[in-house]
Amino acid sequence: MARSTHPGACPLDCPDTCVWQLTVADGRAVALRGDRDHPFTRGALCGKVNRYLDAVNGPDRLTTPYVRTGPKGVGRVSYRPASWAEAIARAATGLRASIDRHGPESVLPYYFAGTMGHVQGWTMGPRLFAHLGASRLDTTICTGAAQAALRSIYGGSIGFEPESIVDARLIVLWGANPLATNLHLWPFIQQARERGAYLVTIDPLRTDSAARSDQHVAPLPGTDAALALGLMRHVLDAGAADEEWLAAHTVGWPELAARLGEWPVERAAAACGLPVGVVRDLGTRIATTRPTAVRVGLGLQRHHGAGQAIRAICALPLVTGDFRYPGGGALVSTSGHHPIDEERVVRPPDLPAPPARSVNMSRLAAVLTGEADPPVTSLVVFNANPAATAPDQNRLLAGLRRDDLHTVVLEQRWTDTCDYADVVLPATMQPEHLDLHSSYGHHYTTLNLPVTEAPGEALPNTEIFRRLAAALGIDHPRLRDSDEELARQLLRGTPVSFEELRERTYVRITGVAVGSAPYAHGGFRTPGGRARLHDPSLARLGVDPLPGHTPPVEATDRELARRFPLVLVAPAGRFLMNSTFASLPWHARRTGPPRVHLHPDDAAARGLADGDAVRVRNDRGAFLAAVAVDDATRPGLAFTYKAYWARLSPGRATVNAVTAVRDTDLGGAPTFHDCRVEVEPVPAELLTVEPPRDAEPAPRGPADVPARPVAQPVESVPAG
Ligand SMILES: Nc1nc2c(c(=O)[nH]1)N[C@H]1C(S)=C(S)[C@@H](COP(=O)(O)OP(=O)(O)OC[C@H]3O[C@@H](n4cnc5c(=O)[nH]c(N)nc54)[C@H](O)[C@@H]3O)O[C@H]1N2
Ligand SMILES: Nc1nc2c(c(=O)[nH]1)N[C@H]1C(S)=C(S)[C@@H](COP(=O)(O)OP(=O)(O)OC[C@H]3O[C@@H](n4cnc5c(=O)[nH]c(N)nc54)[C@H](O)[C@@H]3O)O[C@H]1N2
Ligand SMILES: [Mo]
Repeated sequence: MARSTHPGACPLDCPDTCVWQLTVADGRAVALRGDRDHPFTRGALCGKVNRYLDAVNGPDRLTTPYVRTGPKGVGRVSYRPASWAEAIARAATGLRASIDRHGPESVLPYYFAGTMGHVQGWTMGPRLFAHLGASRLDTTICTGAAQAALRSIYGGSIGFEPESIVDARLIVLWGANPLATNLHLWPFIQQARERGAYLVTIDPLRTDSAARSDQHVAPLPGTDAALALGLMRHVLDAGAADEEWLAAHTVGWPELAARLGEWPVERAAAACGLPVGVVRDLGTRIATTRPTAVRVGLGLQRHHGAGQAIRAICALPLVTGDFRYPGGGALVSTSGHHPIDEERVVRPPDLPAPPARSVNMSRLAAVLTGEADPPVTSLVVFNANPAATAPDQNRLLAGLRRDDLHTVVLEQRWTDTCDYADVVLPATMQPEHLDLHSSYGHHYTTLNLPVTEAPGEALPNTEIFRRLAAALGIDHPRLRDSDEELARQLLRGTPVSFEELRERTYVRITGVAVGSAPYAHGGFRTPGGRARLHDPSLARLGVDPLPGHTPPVEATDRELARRFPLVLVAPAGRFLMNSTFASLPWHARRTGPPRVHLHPDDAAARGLADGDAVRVRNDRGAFLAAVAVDDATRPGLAFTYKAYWARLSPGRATVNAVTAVRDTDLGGAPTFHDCRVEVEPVPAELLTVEPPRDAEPAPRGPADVPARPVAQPVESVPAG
């Protein structure tokens, strides 16, 4: 048996971007392990990716295109297999009809980080749609608020060097749960603790990471800005503000110091629902411990006040001067250090790209139900499963059911979103295609080469878009670039060549040395290199130029609280990756069925015991779950994990049936955790999941053999 082992990159939306070694036998991926030499991920894969080959070799991989023959939203019974020629022609005809009727902006591509790969994620698809003049997707759903806030304060998504955290004396995990979502940081944190560092986690929930910290501080959700302001005030009062460094490397410290006058620790503690002593003691610890590393998660920015919260938290290490030291400062994301510029590749100078409106992906439910003018009448979804993961699910599904909406979905397996497609196109997985990966949690860039054949007729996204361009009658060399050519274009202007990556698999690309303090002498990405504590340009967006506290919308609504007494947050679970893997038996077993966790007082007040079946509801919708009674939360706060599939859930709804379409104060991001609900008992039988209506695949359709006539060639690109 021919057996060989090949390096590659884990493609998942995770800060760790592991390098793996994949063993192939007779053309099939048979074993996977972490690459022991990789400096950040060091040979260990997480639990869910140890079983990644379940996904690659699963019997449920899509191996042929499908076209719709019945109503939307009922299951695979509404579809039959089709040839590539028929499916692509149908996809193109629908797009062309939208463009002819309502103009190119009626076409909306919807994509996110199902793969983090630059090539399969963010090049050929966006390039084709840019050329068509389709609506541009504002990709806010995950980090929109953080990115906007970081651009304001540091000039980009930059922060302390992650491997330097071993030198920190105080580590604050702020709204982050690395044991679930950034696993490979944990050994570095442990190394710091072995050297005497103290670990504090700030999270409304007692997560695994919180439980294993030296101290857990549990503020009310959505109140982090108030906490950060109170802590800065305490640092100032303690005489621990680093005036010299502030004067040299920031702007706006006098204005911020004046603002802190409004934030005595008592006020901060009251806003956060914390004892004053807890805020004061943490403030003292921060004031007296250099270096302090604040690792900021993304969970805390899924609230209305997210932009201001990130600004306030990221201001704290500026006030203490922590960026002076290796292991000091704040870090939300390393992505701003990575030099690959996708925008240049999406809009190459020799390919016309007319101006087009921008559509905020987090508002998809509203966009598909009347908010967009011209309406969106064609939707092309890839690397995402919005029917499960986007907010206001009931409204979204009503939009996806529209008869006048033409939906094309590129997928590896049949997801919730496929149930609403007109055309489903089978996509390859990581061992089967070429890709290039940056990271949002470290400084290495990785090349992934195809090493196995795709199952059946599955194709890389890039090839699907090349075929779609041809079917639309567009003949341009930039829409025929190969995957390797796209990778070369992405690397242009960076210090690393394709050849070097082919040789070495991964390269530390950012120029930031391991364990260094890259901002010790300023040099932030703002025009003058100074961090901005005060940013007058925000006033134009209606945002306070100084970090302040924007309270959550639903949590602070007293009227709403009478009807929906519980605040619900829905962070990441350990064995899924958003909704990826939710249909695989091993991952589903480890995750367990949907549960809503309640404090014992809230359970008792409703006569609920552990394991009882409940409906979790508000005015937007409801989902069904079993109750878990534990003390991981405080009274009035409930939680569940994100990212089940509706089609495999009781009642065919996920937590996003109750979440709202609402923008954060900055960056237009969603507010998944800014949500009120009530929980009520239902009969246990309701938790039984009816299998989805997925009939056996029907025989191939008549159009299997010759292609249907392809849409008329476009003579010219739509004018902008
Ligand atoms: N295993 C696994 N890993 C993942 C993912 C996954 O689904 N599963 N998802 C990936 C993705 S897409 C992302 S964006 C990252 C996200 O990873 P993280 O940044 O860790 O984000 P979350 O899990 O959303 O939230 C982290 C913590 O924030 C807390 N939190 C919620 N609201 C607040 C608040 O108001 N204040 C504070 N201080 N804390 C709050 C939550 O309780 C949660 O424990 O993880 C990635 N990694
Ligand atoms: N309630 C609640 N909802 C949330 C969140 C929350 O915290 N709470 N978190 C939000 C966050 S942070 C995020 S990032 C979003 C993520 O939401 P989505 O962007 O929908 O991510 P996934 O659910 O992982 O779906 C990715 C899909 O891409 C597919 N895929 C992977 N690689 C490829 C490929 O190469 N080609 C093609 N065609 N398909 C591929 C996978 O099979 C998978 O079905 O969810 C958001 N939803
Ligand atoms: Mo995310």
